[in-house]
Amino acid sequence: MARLVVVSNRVAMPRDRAGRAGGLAVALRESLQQHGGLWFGWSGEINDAPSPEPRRTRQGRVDYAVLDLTTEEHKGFYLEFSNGMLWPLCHYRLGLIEFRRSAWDSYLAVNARFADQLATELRPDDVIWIHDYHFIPLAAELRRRGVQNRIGFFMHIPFPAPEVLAALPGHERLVRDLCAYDLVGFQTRGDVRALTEYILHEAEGTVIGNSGEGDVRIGAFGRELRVGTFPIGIDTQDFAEIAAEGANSDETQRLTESLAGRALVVGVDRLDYSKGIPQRFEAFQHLLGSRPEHRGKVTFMQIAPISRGEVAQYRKLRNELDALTGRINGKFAEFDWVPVRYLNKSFARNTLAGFYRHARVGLVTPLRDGMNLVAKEYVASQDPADPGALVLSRFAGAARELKGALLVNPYDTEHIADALHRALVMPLEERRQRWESMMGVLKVNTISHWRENYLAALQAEGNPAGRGDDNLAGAAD
Ligand code: GDG
Repeated sequence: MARLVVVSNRVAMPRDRAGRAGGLAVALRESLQQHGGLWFGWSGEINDAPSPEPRRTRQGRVDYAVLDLTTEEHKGFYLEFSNGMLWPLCHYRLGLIEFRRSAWDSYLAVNARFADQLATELRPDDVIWIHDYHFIPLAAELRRRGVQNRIGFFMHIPFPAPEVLAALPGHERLVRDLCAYDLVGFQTRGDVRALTEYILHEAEGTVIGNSGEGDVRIGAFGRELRVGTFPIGIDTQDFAEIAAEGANSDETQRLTESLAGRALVVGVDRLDYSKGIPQRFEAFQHLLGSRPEHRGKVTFMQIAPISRGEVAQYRKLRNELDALTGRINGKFAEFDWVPVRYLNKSFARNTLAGFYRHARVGLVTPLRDGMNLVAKEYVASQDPADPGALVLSRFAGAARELKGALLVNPYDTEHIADALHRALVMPLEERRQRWESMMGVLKVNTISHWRENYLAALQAEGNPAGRGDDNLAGAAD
């Protein structure tokens, strides 16, 4: 049976408990455990005299091999290029990019160094699954080292339209390297369309086949590859269960008591400018300003753990939100009610699930998001007898599936305020209908479904004769 090799920037090491690791890490670990596998990536550590060889750990049938980054690599590859250029580019924030040739060089060099090490770990039958924007060039680097294995890539964040991508010096090389994969998976059909357009109009490539359902076969740079839509999901059943338990936890009880019967609106995001948090705060302010009946009756709680604090744009966002919170609370608070509770801390998954369940409204308004799992977690956490309503940005990948949400334009704060009002006064029957339609989708498109679909598609690609019927996807059942 083929061995699975997963590559991601951060590796969820065995010591990371499931509660901390999150749904994706748990799902990938399960696959590796079932097939026997290798998880390869950055250790999360910075070391200026790194060993050229990866550090290894083994647990059960899974090998973990991780490399440190030097200070220079961490700055160039991780902070400046991956998170300072690719992240804003893919989220359509061209104004936030400061291109530096040295960072691009560092990005390519780290990919080459990781390929050097990974190539020596590989067996001829391994199926390799590489995750996210940090490692776009990795397959091309492996191919340069003679690796012929099936290699798949999954992009967790949006793939930008060709006009946007072309703003990145080096975009031609990036797309050429992307075409070294056998399967490129995206969250939505829009992402597939964006890459296809680029291939047709910027790279003189061709579309060899098109299912019309977000699945195309393209020819470019002398290779053929499949580009498909694989919307990521959550462990819906598990989330529903921990939310039901979490509803009785000490934390949820304390939250409930502190609200004294007021409706709760909840937002949960890494503190990231792609998530539209300032616009969301403005929208809540607008709601209180334009509809006084909600004053003193609704509390908005935004949980926003600090993320990428070393990147200047993230520090700026933090200052902006500190000021906005102060302004809204200063303007509307009463001696017995504070409208905005803003928390820069993270919570255990089950606590979060309990909070979701208690919230009358889930407010998820990213300006652009590959998928957005918080929207799905909010829905899965609801009490079927009395579910809350979801207000969701039309620019989140999740909006393609969660049609029962109130979809909003996240730039239009008055529109969000109207949707918030509608959600807060929505009759039970309508909430139930909307929730059932969304839950129906989430029960089918789970994280296991996503993983199995992707691996089955990768397995079917570039399968040279004589390799045998080593069905990875089936083994994951
Ligand atoms: C990228 C893409 C795509 C947040 N705060 C706490 C906490 N979280 C968890 C949430 C959720 C996860 O973090 C965030 O996932 P999202 O999907 O919302 O967003 P990104 O981090 O930007 O993820 C995104 C995703 O990759 C997967 O492909 O959907 O579009 O940008 O699971 O629950 N978890 C805990 N405490 C917190 O305080 N335990």
